[in-house]
Amino acid sequence: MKCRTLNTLPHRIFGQISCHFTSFVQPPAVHISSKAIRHNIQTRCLSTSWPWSSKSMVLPKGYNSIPAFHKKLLESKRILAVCGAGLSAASGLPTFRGAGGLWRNHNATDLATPDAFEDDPGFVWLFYAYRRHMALTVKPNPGHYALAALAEKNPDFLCLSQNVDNLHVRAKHPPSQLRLLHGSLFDIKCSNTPKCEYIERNNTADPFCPALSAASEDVEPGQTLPLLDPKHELAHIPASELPKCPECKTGIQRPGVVWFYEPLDKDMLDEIEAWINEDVVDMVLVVGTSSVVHPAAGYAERTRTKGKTSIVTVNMELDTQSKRKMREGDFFFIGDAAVLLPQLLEPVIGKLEV
Ligand code: BV8
Repeated sequence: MKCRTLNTLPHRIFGQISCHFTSFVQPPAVHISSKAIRHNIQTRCLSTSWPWSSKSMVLPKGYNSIPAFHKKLLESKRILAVCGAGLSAASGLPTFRGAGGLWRNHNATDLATPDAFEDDPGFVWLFYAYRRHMALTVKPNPGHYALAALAEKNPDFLCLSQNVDNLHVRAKHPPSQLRLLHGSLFDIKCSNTPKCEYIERNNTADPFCPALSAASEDVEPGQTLPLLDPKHELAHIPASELPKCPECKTGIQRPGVVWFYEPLDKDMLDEIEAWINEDVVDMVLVVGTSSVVHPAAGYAERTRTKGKTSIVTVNMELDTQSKRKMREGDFFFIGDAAVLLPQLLEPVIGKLEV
């Protein structure tokens, strides 16, 4: 949670704090004004002594020591991984926070919603058809292969991924130890979901249908694909030109991904919960994710058993939020996941030949 100065705290929360304060500390005679409370907390927040102020954020000893990490890895039996777009960056796929955050001046997260599809299914399909084409033209990187090798070596390793690019699968990650939290670009569902449960797995047709062929064009390096140029007018694609659901014959086929405000697969979530609760998780690998999207973002801390679980982050950036969450025994390795993971996991997977 971003450290907010009090005046950004939603008044609802502030109200609660103050009423608590007032209800808790107010002997009949004394009245503590909310202003006083606000002032009091504000000064504490900004003071260096407040536990979460920047100066007090001392990183745990050896937090980036590879030998210390290798020792912990060899002692770790149950390992969970939570992966994000940063893992596929080295394969050439844009992240959400990076350049990929905007698609034709649209926020990728705005396009990844049921409303956007309802408003203009043709446009949203172009967005997904382009990402399908990109994901088909790139290859898994050593980061994907290192995680797949860890799964081969350690049956008590479970990999949760937010990525819909299918690169874990193409890196032959054992399916029983992989959970694609947000679905796949290559699964096709019906827009009448959940009423219509039609689903087609592993559809790699490119273009997905004739109306979307613009998304499957390639241009010479240095050239800009017209599709990506917001100044390039796009012909509207009516819903009638998009394939209908072969089962209910009414819905439009849609990408088999989980959009914002849509629930994740309940059976899968229950299964992950059960795996986490089975026993102490010795290590959580948090790889290439900004840990903003829930429920994925909550798994690392949720899994932590104080003093036993080591949370190990691999990311290009060590931001304040991550610093603040670090505890004794945690690790943080700054760099490219495709380079770091083979090194970090070598004591278990050996030298990765890919
Ligand atoms: C739901 C599929 C409930 C589609 C995606 C609790 C608190 C606050 C909000 C919520 C909450 N619970 C639920 C919400 C709402 C919402 C949410 O989390 N909102 C956020 C924005 C605050 N969550 C949902 O809506 C979820 N559904 O809660 O349903 C419900 C229950 C009942 C009934 C109705 C509803 C659904 C969320 C799933 C959305 N779908 N993807 C598609 O892909 O198009 S999310 C999508 O965005 C990705 O899958 C991923 O999850 C996310 C992007 O995040 P990252 O992968 O982390 O990528 P990012 O670019 O952000 O960061 C990359 C990182 O890598 C950076 O840190 C960078 O430094 C690093 N990096 C870069 N290069 C490298 C690197 N690291 C290493 N090496 C490199 N080379």
